Amino acid sequence: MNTKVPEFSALTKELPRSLERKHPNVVDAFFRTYGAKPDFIARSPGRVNLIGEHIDYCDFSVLPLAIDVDMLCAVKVMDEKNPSITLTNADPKFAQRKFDLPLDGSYISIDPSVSDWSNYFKCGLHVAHSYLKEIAPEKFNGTPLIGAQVFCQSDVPTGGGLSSSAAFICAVALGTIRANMGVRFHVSKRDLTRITVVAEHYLGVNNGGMDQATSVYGEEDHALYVEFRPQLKATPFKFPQLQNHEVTFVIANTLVESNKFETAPTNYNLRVIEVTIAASALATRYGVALPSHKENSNSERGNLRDFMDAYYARYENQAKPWNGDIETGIDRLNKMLELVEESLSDKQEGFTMDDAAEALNCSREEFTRDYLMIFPVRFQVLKLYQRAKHVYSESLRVLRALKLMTSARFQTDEDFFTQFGRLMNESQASCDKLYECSCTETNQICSIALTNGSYGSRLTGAGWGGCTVHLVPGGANGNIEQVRKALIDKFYKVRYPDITMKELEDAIIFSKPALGSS
Ligand code: NG1
Ligand code: MG
Repeated sequence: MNTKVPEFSALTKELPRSLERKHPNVVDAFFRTYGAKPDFIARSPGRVNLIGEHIDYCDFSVLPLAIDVDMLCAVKVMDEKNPSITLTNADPKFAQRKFDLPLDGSYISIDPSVSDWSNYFKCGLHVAHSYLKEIAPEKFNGTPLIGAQVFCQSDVPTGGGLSSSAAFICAVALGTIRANMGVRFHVSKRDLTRITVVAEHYLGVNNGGMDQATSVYGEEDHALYVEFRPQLKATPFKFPQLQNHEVTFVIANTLVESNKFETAPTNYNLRVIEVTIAASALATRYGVALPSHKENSNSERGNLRDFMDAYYARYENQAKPWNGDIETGIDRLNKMLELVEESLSDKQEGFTMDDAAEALNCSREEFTRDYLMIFPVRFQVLKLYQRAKHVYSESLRVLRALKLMTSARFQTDEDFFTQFGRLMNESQASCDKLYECSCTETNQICSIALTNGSYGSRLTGAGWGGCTVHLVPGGANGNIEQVRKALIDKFYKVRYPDITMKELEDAIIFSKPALGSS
């Protein structure tokens, strides 16, 4: 790809498209709430992931884009005595909150056992605070953060797989840095991503870095290729130019809310643990050692990418770790799929705790201590074969998709749509059957879209409900209207007979790639 990588650039100061429209509104609402004007607005967008689901926490690359639904935080900085934060949300379902900032400069406490919207604010505040202590210890050790009145307004659906939480946290972290360092200071995109990636860990969600990277690095009219190794890198690229159609992605919300915070022990966190255990089982079987990640990774234990590198170092003439090159990646991932078949496929019904301890060559006690105490999880069996197969095959699909996206020419438009669509459909099948993170409504929406003009349909984000994404030819000869109508008539009006026009409008999102945090 020959596009520029905005690695160390400062955050933009131009007004993004979405702010032109929404900004007067937020300023008015702020004024009505606090009787004054805000000093600034910190904004960060949601994202849709085109392909590459549940692989970011294994350090495999993904293909998302930022969209123009976003979180806006209008902020007025308060005077320095009695520092406190007042938080108001445009959505009345989230009640006003007020809390004091510790006078001795210590961190705000976060209670992950209560589910409250202000917890996300506190996570963003906390990671920004620790960044401030890192860059200006003399100013921030022993002194409280500055107080503020904040008005939050978001049109990212919550629990919808479009990263409402990352949009919120990134906006808050950016706003906190701005409030405490002033307008002249610029935080790099890389730093803002680095600090926000770990923020939700304080709420017990063991997430990877895709959402924050996309929310921060988004670029108008570009999708992103996000890599996590050897270090975080988000390369923007444009969709291919076709002859008679535009490449368009339609987002449709199942309206099944997936509260990650509540379901993590049996869903999200359990998957993270299963693939970590799968990596250890493979390492034990092939006699290689995995590195541990003390810093901030999702788990200290080595992941499936570590296993791939360790295997190549040991068996293929001490081959170097994979550097991201597409062809090498395709080869190595195919090899990994063979190893998964060879070593894990005879326990497709799943591994009990004893089976897993045996596969790792450790005692039940060691197993519990090393894998089950990091984040709370609940399970009957661990489906190591299915989960590992999903991760390696999905990572392979991302590389194939990237190749298509960056190819110069297609014989016909149809060629692009069928090939890219097939990858998305295979991804959906793998999420559904192997990773078990789809649901009935998601499968229904996908099949309706596919029979009405979509070429590829899949869940996006964590799944278990939330949003779906569809590859639909756009432009004058396109299928967008047809897909939209079919989803309304055959899904929304059937599944939710009382749905209002407004709810329907919000459920189907057409968005161009949007600008990241600003
Ligand atoms: P959602 O639930 O859509 O924000 C989550 C994770 C991502 C990634 C995807 C699955 C968080 C904040 N984000 O996305 O890191 O693992 O699921 O690909 O938990
Ligand atoms: Mg989230």
